[in-house]
Amino acid sequence: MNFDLTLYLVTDSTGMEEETFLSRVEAACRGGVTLLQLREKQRGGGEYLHLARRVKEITDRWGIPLLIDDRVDVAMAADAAGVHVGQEDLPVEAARKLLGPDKIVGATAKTVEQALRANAQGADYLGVGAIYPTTTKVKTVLTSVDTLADIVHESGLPVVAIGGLNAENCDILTGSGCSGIAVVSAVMGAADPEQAARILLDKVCTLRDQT
Ligand code: TZP
Ligand code: MG
Repeated sequence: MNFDLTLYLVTDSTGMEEETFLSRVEAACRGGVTLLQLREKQRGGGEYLHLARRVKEITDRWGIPLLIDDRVDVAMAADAAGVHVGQEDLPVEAARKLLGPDKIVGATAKTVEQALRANAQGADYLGVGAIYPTTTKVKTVLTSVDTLADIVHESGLPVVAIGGLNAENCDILTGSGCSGIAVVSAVMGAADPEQAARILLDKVCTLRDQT
């Protein structure tokens, strides 16, 4: 399946009413999000699936592929475009086997070794970070832009940078070869998610054009 990593929104519904969350997701889509990952760490399968179906109604309208964080079963039940798996989730190989060749399987990689393994197992793209410290609910260590560039060049896979990125600091990625940026708070936590997405999209397109 085709996908575009330019502006990858990873959602966080923590502390939001469902309708508020969905309206922020829709606003972000309107602003130019190119790929969307539903990331729900606290919900059980039933609630996760319910939200996935509701978000998919929105992403389908905008023609944006929906990925599910961690849970291959939820992705299958919701007929999402694919999954994103971390080092502690199902291995890429298993996710690929369950989902088949046509779905998107993304993987987190913090080292060249992890990147090469994910590639060998059939990943479609890599998420690399955290580039900056982040306050979003996540257990992660920092990955340097140099390591990110090594991962881009050695894995041959498209790479999206993640972690503490916003329109003011994403210039650091210029010349790294990344295909786009993934953000949570820069869009989900913005006063105006549509405007935030629009500004970020423009920023990423500009920095990717510079070598
Ligand atoms: N993986 C590495 S950092 C991160 C994830 C899921 C969270 C990024 O969130 P934010 O708010 O864009 O820093
Ligand atoms: Mg995970």
